[in-house]
Amino acid sequence: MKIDSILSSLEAKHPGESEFLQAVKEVLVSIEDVYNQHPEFEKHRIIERLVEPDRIFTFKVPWVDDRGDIQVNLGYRVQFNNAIGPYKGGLRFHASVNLSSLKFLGFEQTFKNALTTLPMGGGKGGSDFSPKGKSNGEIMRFCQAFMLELWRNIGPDTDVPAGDIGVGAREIGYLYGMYKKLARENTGTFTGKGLEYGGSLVRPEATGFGALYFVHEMLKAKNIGIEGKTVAISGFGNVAWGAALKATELGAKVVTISGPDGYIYDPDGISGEKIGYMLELRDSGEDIVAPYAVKYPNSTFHAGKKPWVEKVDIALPCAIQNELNEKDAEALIANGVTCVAEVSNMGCTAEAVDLFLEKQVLFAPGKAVNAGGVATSGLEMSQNAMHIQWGAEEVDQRLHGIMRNIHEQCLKFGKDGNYTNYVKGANVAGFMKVARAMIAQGVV
Ligand code: 2IT
Repeated sequence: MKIDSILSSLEAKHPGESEFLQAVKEVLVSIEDVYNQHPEFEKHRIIERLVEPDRIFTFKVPWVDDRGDIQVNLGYRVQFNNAIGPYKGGLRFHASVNLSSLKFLGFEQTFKNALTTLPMGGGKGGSDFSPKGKSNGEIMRFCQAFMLELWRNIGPDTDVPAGDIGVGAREIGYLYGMYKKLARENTGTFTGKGLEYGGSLVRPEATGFGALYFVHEMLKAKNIGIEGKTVAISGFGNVAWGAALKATELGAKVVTISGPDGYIYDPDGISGEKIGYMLELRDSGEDIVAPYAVKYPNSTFHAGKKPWVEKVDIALPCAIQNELNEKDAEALIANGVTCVAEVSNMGCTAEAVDLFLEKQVLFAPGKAVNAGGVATSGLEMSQNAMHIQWGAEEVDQRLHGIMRNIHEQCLKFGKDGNYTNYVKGANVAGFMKVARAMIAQGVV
């Protein structure tokens, strides 16, 4: 495989899509050996076919704000690859959303979903609409306008969206409500739905829980206990919340959370009602964590800074792509970090990842660590298709089993002497499944 020429032709076709190219490069470097050992992959032009999404929908989303002014946002759905199942992946509503970020997310999602063992292809969508500072009414009208365009292109066996940054239970409710009105069917089609109308127990916690199950496996494989370990978490949304809950339950001590305004350091540990308070902060809609230090005066707020300067055993980026850079990685390593796991998608820059691998830090990529979210979405799809609802224990057990299995797949394909390269492990395992499914189904 000629990685450089594939990347340069991709760059020529899609100039400026830096995040997408970053995600593709990481996968190509990881799978190069395996790819070269299997001439059938080259013969079937698997890479060339994998790096282009099946199709992309781009649409205008006009809506009316509370002052009566007309606003115009952009909406997208990237249907990346459906070799192993219907397109599946979240919608992101965030000012930073553009085609590059959604293509990188859809590309990653394809491999992540393959790792879950459930029949789901990869997709992603969203809008540059930011829910920050918007009223409920504005959010509802935006979601309805978004769905007026998207509804024809999705369905329970076609493409099943879910939440991501800026899209939580409230937004899914509004989106699904409008979808149902237009499609005149009630078959699921979204995951992350409310429990009253087809949602799954444990889905809100699943990304964070799954991440901690995975981290626990990483530590166990090295005979390291998790009890008493200090944990730095970034972000304070749904994913950070689930991670803090499970980390605390496993006996670790979460000492940081963060927002766009800076980070909180709490030496007493962010546990119990403080984790619940994260949800209050989130619901305020202001997108800031500073009020935490006012409510819990033993903690400190560090304006404009990221938590990676703190000395911790475990670092869990839970916010957004490229939130942990090479300098941050250096600081964590200098402070003796034991384990770094991306809970956000592509949370670390390529340089940071390279440094962790070079220094043989226990490091795992988002597509393995955070797969519990979409895996539980897959379980929600199963429950909807069967018209039943499983209990929390049943869902949690399945989630736990899936995360253990992903960890095993990473060990199988990523072991390199005494070190496990989880980046390689996850990419090779995910790629092999998608590639074989594509070959079996011919040139489509
Ligand atoms: O990045 C992700 O895996 C998600 N935002 C969840 C996707 C899903 O379909 O549950």
